[in-house]
Amino acid sequence: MAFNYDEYLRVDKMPTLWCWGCGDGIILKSVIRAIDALGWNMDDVCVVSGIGCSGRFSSYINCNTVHTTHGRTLAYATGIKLAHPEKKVIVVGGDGDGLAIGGNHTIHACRRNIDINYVLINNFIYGLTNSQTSPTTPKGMWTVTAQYGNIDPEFDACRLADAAGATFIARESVLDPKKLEKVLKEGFSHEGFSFFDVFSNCHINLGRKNKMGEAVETLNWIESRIVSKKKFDTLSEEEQKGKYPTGLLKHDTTQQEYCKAYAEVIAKAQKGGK
Ligand SMILES: Cc1ncc(C[n+]2csc(CCOP(=O)(O)OP(=O)(O)O)c2C)c(N)n1
Repeated sequence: MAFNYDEYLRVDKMPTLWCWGCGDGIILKSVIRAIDALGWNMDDVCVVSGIGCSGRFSSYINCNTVHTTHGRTLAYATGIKLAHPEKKVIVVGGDGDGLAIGGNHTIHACRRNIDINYVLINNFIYGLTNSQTSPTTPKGMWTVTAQYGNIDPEFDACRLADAAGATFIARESVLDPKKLEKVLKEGFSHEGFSFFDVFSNCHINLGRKNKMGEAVETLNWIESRIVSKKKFDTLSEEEQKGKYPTGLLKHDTTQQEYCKAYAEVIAKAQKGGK
């Protein structure tokens, strides 16, 4: 039987504002299927999103939602999670939101290992505002702020999350929604900070402006950049250049979760600091 998304969506808000063929819808559906598979009650779920096309996520999913300021999703989400450690918190934002204006917040949320699930929708461009360079825009690409080709080196968000201390890290793309659903399920079940770098297609504001004629060409371009972690590990350093490993990249269950550490501080303070 076909999956019924309607009970998880604000159907009165349909159709979405996303361009036809945008990967954001695939990610929304994958998140919903992961939540459904885990049997979570939507009253216990809070989705926090930033500003951008990806920020519309919180308008469409039918649970507790906060559509926050650009780059500040994790600050809001941290407050929500600390006040309600029993709730499930999912943050969704773009590469601009989480790696440019909100980069500092991303680093420190990873470092704290708070039990938040962070879905970074990485479409390699500022989509909503029409094609400004983002920290993941590849070199040479045309953007409205780099009209002779981008010269900034691109960021590997998963390596950043790893260095900052995230305890669950995975990368998938909209090319394989089943794999995406699987890692989301695993990460959502992880107690600690779960970071998902999800490659998505902005065939309008990245693809079309870089002479990729059809949406499928932008998808093919994404496909040319990814390789499973298993295969990636067999490649030489030279062959690994420009490729991004997909799948589960890190799962460390040895670190203390932040809300638990915070509860210990509260208990200690209540006993007069002893
Ligand atoms: C403080 C602040 N600065 C800038 C903006 C303008 N702005 C809105 S969305 C956005 C970037 C969106 O790109 P990204 O985060 O990658 O999300 P996408 O639209 O690609 O999903 C910017 C710069 C804003 N809303 N607030």
